[in-house]
Amino acid sequence: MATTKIIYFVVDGRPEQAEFPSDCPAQDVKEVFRAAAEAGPYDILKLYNTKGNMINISPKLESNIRQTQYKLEVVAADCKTNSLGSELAAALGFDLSAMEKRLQALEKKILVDSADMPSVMYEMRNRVESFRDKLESVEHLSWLGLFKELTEGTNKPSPFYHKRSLRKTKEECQQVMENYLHMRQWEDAEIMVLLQLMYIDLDFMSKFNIEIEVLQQFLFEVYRHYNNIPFHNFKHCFCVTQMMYGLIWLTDLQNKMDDIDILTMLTSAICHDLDHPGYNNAYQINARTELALRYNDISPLENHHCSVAFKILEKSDNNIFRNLTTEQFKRIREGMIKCVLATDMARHNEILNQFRSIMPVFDFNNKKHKDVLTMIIIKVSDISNEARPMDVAEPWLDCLLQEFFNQSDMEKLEGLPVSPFMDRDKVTKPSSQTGFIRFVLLPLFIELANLFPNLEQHIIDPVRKALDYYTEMENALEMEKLNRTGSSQSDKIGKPVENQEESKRVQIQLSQTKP
Ligand code: BYE
Ligand code: ZN
Repeated sequence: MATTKIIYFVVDGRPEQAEFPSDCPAQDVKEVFRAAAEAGPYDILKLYNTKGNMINISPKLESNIRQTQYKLEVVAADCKTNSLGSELAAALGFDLSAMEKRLQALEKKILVDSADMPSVMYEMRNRVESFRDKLESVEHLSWLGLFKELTEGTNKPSPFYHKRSLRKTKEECQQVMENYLHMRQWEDAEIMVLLQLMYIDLDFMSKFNIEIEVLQQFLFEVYRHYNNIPFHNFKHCFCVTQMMYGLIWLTDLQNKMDDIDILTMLTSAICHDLDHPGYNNAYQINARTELALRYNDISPLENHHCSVAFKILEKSDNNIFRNLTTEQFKRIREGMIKCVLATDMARHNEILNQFRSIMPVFDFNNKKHKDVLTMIIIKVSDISNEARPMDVAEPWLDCLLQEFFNQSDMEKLEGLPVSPFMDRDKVTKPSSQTGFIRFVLLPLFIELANLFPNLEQHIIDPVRKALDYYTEMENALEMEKLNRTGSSQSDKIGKPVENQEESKRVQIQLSQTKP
């Protein structure tokens, strides 16, 4: 059965996407890319993957996502290399290729110029007009001979006096609307500003005497220490921190816990995956990496993330806690270590069961209770992608699977044990995710919503929708498989969605990351 493929790529710095059915003729696929590159019929197209390797433009092209977009390059056709060009060159007595190149350069320049002109022009015109308005309206500059009394000529000021400079033009508005509707990705620097805003908004700057330059330096070091890997990157750090920030407000946590504990939680979220190498604890342990040796196989990654955090804070210029007392710093350090180590999914059941046991008597005055709650909140934030809108959540799942598949490929190469849930030959997106949502996400989220009932609409409802979505995708995949193998469908239709086997598998998968 033909499926529709969407291929993301960038050409000339522009993000583009191509859509075609998987059974599309190869020539048609090439034409789509040729059109996107605005390339002529003799131009050569080169497509590169994220590793910089050249790949074939064909219907077999592997689907990707924006984060793993391909790069398309056009090599101008050399007229001498095609027969038409050389014949013409011989007939005309001069080399066409130089002219062709010049023509292409001109074409490009016209395109670029016509695209850039309006915004540059608007800006210039607006500046000139606002300057003229200033000159015309400032009385003490009337000696310039430009001053106009608002009431000049009439008895009343014209309501349209400012029309020229204040009204937005149609084109200007259209451009903004375009940017607004097709929101581009946030840039890393903008994400850093958003993280900074969270500290300001939660009043940490004044409460803990944090200097803005120190916070900026700290956030920059954090940014530097997240690696360019598919999932555990700086954007994941932001997502987790933003979810934590949202939960702090939704649960009115500032009125239930000390400020210093909330500062600890937010900072833990920011630091929780620092310097993640893209290979999980099971790999670290099986491959006997430096990290596994250093931490004796006990949550090597999480220990490392936390250690890197405190390395960053060692330098006074980065130390957002530098104006706190020794006692306060000790409390934050203890809290951050607890929080970051709690993100090891091998401890999932241990921590969830701890929370379940205190839930019936939960007391915000009990330090042990609060400690478990903070661990639950960082865990929820860490794996909360599915609580986000579908069009945000699904690409994150693709990134996670890509990171997992990279690991299993490496494990196969190195002859190490391969986790079944990371094996590209064994898992499908919907099958792994339905199990994960049913047996990991929902039970955890429901437990937190028991303490804060108003969270249900924010974290449970969207996750239930995601479960429906992936269940449907799973059924569709199953049907497709049956159609392909030609076996009877009747015994599979209406197959119950609850599945004990699946439950066991997910539990096993999770415990395999245990040291
Ligand atoms: C987890 C552990 C480590 C890293 F394969 C990431 F089905 C995760 F098990 N997260 N974080 C979010 C997730 C999600 N794991 C899964 N789904 C998520 O939405 C399930 C996995 C794809 C797999 Cl738990
Ligand atoms: Zn994480």
